[in-house]
Amino acid sequence: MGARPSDPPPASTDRPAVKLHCAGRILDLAEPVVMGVLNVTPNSFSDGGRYTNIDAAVSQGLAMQAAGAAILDVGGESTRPGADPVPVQVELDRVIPVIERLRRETDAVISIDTMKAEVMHAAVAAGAGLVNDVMGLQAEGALEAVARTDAAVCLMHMQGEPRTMQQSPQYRDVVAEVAAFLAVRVQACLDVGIAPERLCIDPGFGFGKSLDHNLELLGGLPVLTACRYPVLVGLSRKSMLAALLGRAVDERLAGSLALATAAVLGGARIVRAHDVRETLDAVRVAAAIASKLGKKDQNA
Ligand code: 9MG
Repeated sequence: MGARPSDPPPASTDRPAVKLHCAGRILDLAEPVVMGVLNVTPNSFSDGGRYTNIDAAVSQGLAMQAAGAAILDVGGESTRPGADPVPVQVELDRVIPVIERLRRETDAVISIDTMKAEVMHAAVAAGAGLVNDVMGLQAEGALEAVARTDAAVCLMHMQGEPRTMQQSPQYRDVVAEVAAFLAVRVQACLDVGIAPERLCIDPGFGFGKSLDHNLELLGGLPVLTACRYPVLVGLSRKSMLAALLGRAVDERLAGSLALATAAVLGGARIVRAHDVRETLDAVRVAAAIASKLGKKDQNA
């Protein structure tokens, strides 16, 4: 039976899955991991022309892996609030050469950050093992494109679309509505034959959410992390830190680490971040604390 919009993601008495099957690679999530952000959009690499964009992106990806990233998330279309879409061929030209090179030069899981079915298909053929879709595979052909592969998929919640999503986000109960949406998208994946071991979910911090919505979601994270699907969070440098701290984007590291710590204490297994080494330190400390909190709850 398909999930109804009011159902939470299918819960289970099992512990949350600690492995994610990524096209032949198995990502062990017994300890939470960091996904490094690798944007391949114009202006991402303003290096004065010393490298081409591809060389610079590959170097940055390798540096992030050396800093401890288990996943490299390659994106060729901005999903920032207000961002305009780019044509499919432009996105392919940006990301495919980078994925091919990274596949040859690293054993990290490569993720493709895209909303487009054509890009998902080509990226997995080029070596990506995870499809990171901020639209939760709602675009035409996206479910089928992933179903034809053996890649993992991250299903994210977004209210609206990047161009307009921050204009006036509204919820009655943000945690329940996000959980219900993710349950529907999980069921849609299972219905087309995507195995549960290939799925992770993401509440989509900052995607059609006010500061209050984001904070409620962070506090309500255990509702999602109690389900069998690993939870990915992206909080790094997000504008909620501008609202909370009044900091410019390049001054948000401390705030980002605080949010990453809170997310891991809430049960998140994958933390998407720009500052890999610092985030991994915070994640490790939070995971050590969480292991003691879990034991205390069990003893109570
Ligand atoms: C691409 N992208 C930007 N922010 C993100 C977030 O919070 N989660 C995921 N899965 N992807 C994101």
